[in-house]
Amino acid sequence: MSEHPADQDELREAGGGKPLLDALQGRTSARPPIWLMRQAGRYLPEYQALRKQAETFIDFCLTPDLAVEATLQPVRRYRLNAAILFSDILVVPHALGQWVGFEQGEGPKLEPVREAEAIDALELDGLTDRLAPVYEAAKRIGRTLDADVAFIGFAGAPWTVATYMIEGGSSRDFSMVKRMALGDPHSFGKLMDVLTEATIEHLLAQIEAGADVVQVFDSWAGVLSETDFERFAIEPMRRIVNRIKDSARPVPVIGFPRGAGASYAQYVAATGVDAVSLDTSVPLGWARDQLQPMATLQGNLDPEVLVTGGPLLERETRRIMGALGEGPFIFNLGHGVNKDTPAEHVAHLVDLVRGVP
Ligand code: 1CP
Repeated sequence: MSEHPADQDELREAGGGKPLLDALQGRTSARPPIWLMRQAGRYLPEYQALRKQAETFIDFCLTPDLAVEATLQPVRRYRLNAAILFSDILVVPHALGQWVGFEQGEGPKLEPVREAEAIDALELDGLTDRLAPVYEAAKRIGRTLDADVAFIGFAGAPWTVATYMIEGGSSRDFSMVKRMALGDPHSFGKLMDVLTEATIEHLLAQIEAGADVVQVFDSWAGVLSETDFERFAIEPMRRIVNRIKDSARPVPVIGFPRGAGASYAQYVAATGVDAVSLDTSVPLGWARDQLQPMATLQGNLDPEVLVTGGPLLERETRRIMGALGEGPFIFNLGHGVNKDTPAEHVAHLVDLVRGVP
């Protein structure tokens, strides 16, 4: 890197010397930047050791020392191009006053919010005060990272967070949340408004604390009909993107409407996201022709291919880079790293993407 101040200015304009920001500004490179959704977590032995230092998962997320260390672990081990804040999408319902717990091996459990009174009782005022430890962690991470590593903040999209709040945890059929959305649109609309505002405030606070980019995870967008996808996935996301773009630090926004199928195109066109993260099922030729002219693409290696490793991992990595590498592209998975992933397979993947023989 050059020492000349003039070149430093150019560097800043071109993404500050961070390959991930270059890609988000629409630039292509022979070797795409790489980071992985859920790059921190249980597949790393050092995470398992750290996790023991807090009693509950929410405490873990809200203890800056632990959140900072969990964020840095995968970046240190693999020299990835980005760090993603260690936290969870469910800290937002927790901070709105809903009871949220995580049972070992069973995923999240919440005290379901299903009646108008429960929705009215949610407390938006003071949300960012209650999440202050998250922003404290973000500040420290921003100060610690090497200059070429981008720092990603994140939140769950209102629809996906609403599914956990109404179902009381993970769901198979989403019937409770759909019954409320369709049968009591007034209450559901109120909940979506609260969540959209909470998401905006939470993201803006992370940006103020130093996030270079934010990603919004709509992990359950794929269960919505065409009409409901427009109302509950696109519309809130359009509001979120607009507020970030109108703010003092309008950073790039990555959207992840997992399972949206052909609706990915409308999502990109209508929300104004800078980039879209492709789930594993999206056909790459279609994505290259229909989506890449509008936005930077990210994805979409099957996390199970990373568990398998070997020649399959090499073949699939080459296929994805071949299909999307001509346009602005960020290498990632189609969903989060699986907890059974051998840590050395991640090192192999990073070498493949970087072209290390
Ligand atoms: O230590 C543990 O055992 C807890 C497991 C765990 C971890 C490591 C949970 C519980 N959350 C996390 C961290 C997490 N969650 C991150 C960290 C940053 C990273 O390294 O990427 C992020 C970005 C998330 C986001 C998240 N949480 C999503 C969206 C992404 C996705 O996977 O679709 C969702 C849906 C959640 C809810 C949640 N929290 C935890 C679990 C196991 C789940 C998923 C439950 C389900 O599948 O319904």
